[in-house]
Amino acid sequence: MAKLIDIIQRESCFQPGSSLCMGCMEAIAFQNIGKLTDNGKKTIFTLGTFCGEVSTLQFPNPVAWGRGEKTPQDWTKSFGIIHHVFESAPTVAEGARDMADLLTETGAMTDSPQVVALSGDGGALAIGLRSLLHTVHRGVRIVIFVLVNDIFANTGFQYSPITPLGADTSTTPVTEMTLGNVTPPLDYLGLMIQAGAGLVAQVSPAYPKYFFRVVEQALACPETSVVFVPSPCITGWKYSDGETIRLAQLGCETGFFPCFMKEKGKKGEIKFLEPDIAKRPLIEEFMGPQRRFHHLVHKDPKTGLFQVRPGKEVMVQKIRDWIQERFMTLSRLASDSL
Ligand SMILES: Cc1ncc(C[n+]2csc(CCOP(=O)(O)OP(=O)(O)O)c2C)c(N)n1
Ligand code: SF4
Repeated sequence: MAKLIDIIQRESCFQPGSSLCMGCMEAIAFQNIGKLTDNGKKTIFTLGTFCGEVSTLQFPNPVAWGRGEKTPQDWTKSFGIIHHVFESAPTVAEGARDMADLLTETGAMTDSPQVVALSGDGGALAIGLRSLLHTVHRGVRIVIFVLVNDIFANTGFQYSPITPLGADTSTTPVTEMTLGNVTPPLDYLGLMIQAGAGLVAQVSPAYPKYFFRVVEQALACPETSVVFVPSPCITGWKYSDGETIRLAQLGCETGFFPCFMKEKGKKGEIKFLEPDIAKRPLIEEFMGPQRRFHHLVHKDPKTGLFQVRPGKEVMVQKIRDWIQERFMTLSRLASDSL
């Protein structure tokens, strides 16, 4: 693995100038991915339609991907971006991989590029699930990043299959009769392992060392790697400026989205999440600052602490139970050498 200091000092192919919301975790994730892919290989990115595409590539808005005006002298510093329909990032990446392999095998290309797909969770796990499963099942040598903001953000904050229980979204609204989303989220990490991915991980730029280590492993994997990147969404989750990194850490430490990594045929690991529930931060600390959970958790004016609203204990207990069930499932998956 490259030294942390060397990775940090690399130039990223994702530059300032995007129109992502101020405080969007995706900007931080892309900056890091841009540095990690600057590893001596040309990169081909495939991007479906999601915030990470419409806010970084949409002409005539500033295009944030690039290395300035000069053509890189070195082929390995160049990169390509294919923008395609919403649900097809893995399939288009698969095509790019096959074509690059063919050109390399016939001698038409000497330095084989690496292929990286970028998608939102709606694109990957709702409408694009077929594309994702097929590519993983074929074992194509690409890395798929799924930016997890729990919603369809750029079309108006609709529910996605991994929206947490209780979250207020535009299609699971909170009313006098309803308490937000009531559908238990899809077990996307387990699903990718069952589909046969070479490496499955969930990593956050809020833990940069671990993020760098896992993404380097994913880029070196001979089969499909699927890396989920929890991405707090300031606009859709409705929290205040300056909370993005803290919420990413709390999301992991409370078990909403644990950091996890497993390579095929080896035991996996859960990171930064205490096995003992009593030692974890309360889920109220993660939910409280976000208005999408405001109907369930609020700040006690006397103590200043976040607490469950009277009458909402059953729903919040369901959320705790879901988190714990998922932790047990992940622990089982991590202890297997599947
Ligand atoms: C076939 C098709 N269906 C629907 C859309 C509209 N659409 C574009 S992006 C999007 C939601 C994207 O959600 P997600 O993948 O979670 O990314 P996010 O916006 O949250 O970053 C939808 C529904 C589309 N472009 N194409
Ligand atoms: S809506 Fe959310 S995911 Fe989209 S750019 Fe804004 S903060 Fe990022």
